[in-house]
Amino acid sequence: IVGGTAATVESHPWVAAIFWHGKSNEKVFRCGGSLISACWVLTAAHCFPDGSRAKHQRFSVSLGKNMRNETDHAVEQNFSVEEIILHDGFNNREGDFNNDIALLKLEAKHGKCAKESESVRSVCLPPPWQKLQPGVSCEIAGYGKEQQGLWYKSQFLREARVNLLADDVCRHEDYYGNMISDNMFCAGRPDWSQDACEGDSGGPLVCQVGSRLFLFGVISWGDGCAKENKPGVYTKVTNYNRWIEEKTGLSSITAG
Ligand code: 4AZ
Repeated sequence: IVGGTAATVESHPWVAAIFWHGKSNEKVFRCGGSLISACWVLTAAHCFPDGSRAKHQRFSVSLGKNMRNETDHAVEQNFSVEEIILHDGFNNREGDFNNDIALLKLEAKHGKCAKESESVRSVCLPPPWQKLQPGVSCEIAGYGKEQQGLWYKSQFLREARVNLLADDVCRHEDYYGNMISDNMFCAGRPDWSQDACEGDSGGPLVCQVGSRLFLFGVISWGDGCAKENKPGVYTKVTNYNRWIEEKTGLSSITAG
């Protein structure tokens, strides 16, 4: 996250940290994610390049994490990954990031996955018909870089606020032109001071409707971070209610 502030996981209790485990036991932070029910995390498909779907044993998910690389056993919950489901329409070879969405099924322990606490709670999926106007302010969170070009990611969870952009603005040739599909939307600050960055992908963009927060976006891609006319690009979660329901059995009415 560029230009945001340090956050506590209690204020983003659905944030998941996805780790990859190497052959020599190293544990490497891979991506963010969002807990959408006790056993399911929604994230980005590009976090799992070439065939790593079959290697779910190499991944784990931590919930309730304030610090990326340190463990607070009192509040954290850690899970093995039982299954990685990438969207069929995500095609890495084309490099266009269309359908950049994936589901991770957490492996239950003693018949349970995530237990609700101050630090761990699922986020609601928006109903498919819910549209938001350009200009609406939403929040993003993650453990990614605080500046493009740094070699290290943030040590702490951070948050920022970004405004939704109209599609015709984001498809302007000064912005991203025809790279923005109907499965994406853009969000940024009018002064380009806050944005998602490398390591935040897979994580949440949540917006308030009425008195509740809903997961409207999955952090997906962008040209650099916090660059003028280059907003963050997000996977449009409302296009995937049917897909999520089909894969998990959750509906947006009952999820959360
Ligand atoms: C990334 O590399 C990434 N500024 C994620 C989000 C953005 C840029 C890069 C948006 O994961």
